[in-house]
Amino acid sequence: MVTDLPTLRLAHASGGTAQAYLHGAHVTSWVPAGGSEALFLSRAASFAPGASIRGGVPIIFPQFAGMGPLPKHGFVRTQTWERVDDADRPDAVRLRLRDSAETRRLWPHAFLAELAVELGDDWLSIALTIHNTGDAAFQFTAALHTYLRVGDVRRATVEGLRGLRYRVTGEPERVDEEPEIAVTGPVDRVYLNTPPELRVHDAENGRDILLRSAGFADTVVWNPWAEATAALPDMEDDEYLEMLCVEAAQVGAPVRLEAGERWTGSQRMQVVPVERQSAL
Ligand code: TA6
Repeated sequence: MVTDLPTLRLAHASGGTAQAYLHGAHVTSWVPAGGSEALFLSRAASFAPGASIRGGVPIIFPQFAGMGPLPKHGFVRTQTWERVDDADRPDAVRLRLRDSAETRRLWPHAFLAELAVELGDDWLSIALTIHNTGDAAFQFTAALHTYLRVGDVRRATVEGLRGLRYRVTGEPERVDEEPEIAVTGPVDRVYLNTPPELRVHDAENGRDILLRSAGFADTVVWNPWAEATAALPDMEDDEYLEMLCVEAAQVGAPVRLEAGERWTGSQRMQVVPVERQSAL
């Protein structure tokens, strides 16, 4: 993948690695120790100013999807963040973005966004903190739009969402009665008030990915399937089979931050070979 955008590489003593871009504070790769790539990154992804990278973990703020007047999924995923830690730890990085004339033209608020990424042996944790640095309250929706790499999405399931309400754009709210979600066609659901732990079972790769979120109330599950993928210029036609987005999200009830207040939402991912199946 040829790109001029600056990247950061994380390494854990166990052998685990991760990669992130300052562009969007975008984590694009995570290889747990002794394992294989756990994040999907499209072979057709665009790495260009103004574009969001297709795959990895796009940071969605201050607007999820088209839920308001801002560009889809907000604007921080296409801004250049800065590194603010001392680079003294090879397994962690902290990135920051402040409001600027450009962001205030879109959204007239003073904010400081910080992304803390930490790598362990078989886990990766990403925490987004939003600080209202202005003198008036603001509201936002947000997500860590995590693209998980799966061996074959038709053999992958998401466990932990049974009995929960979900929204699909343009349809009445529904309740999921399935013990686990199997992906056999396009899926784009916002599950509301989800439990802090979910399990993605990747039968083809013989592994599970355990997801633990905090601060985010909701979970989005997305796979565009064949037709919508064909319409995406930055994703190859068959790549929908290799990915499943399970996103820690705050969508159902926007966060309101008074002047000076902070909010943090995080997602921790842990890869577990199916033989081990330990808890997080
Ligand atoms: O999180 C799911 C979603 O909102 C889908 O509706 C789909 O459009 C996806 O995000 C990707 O959006 P993007 O703007 O990155 O193409």
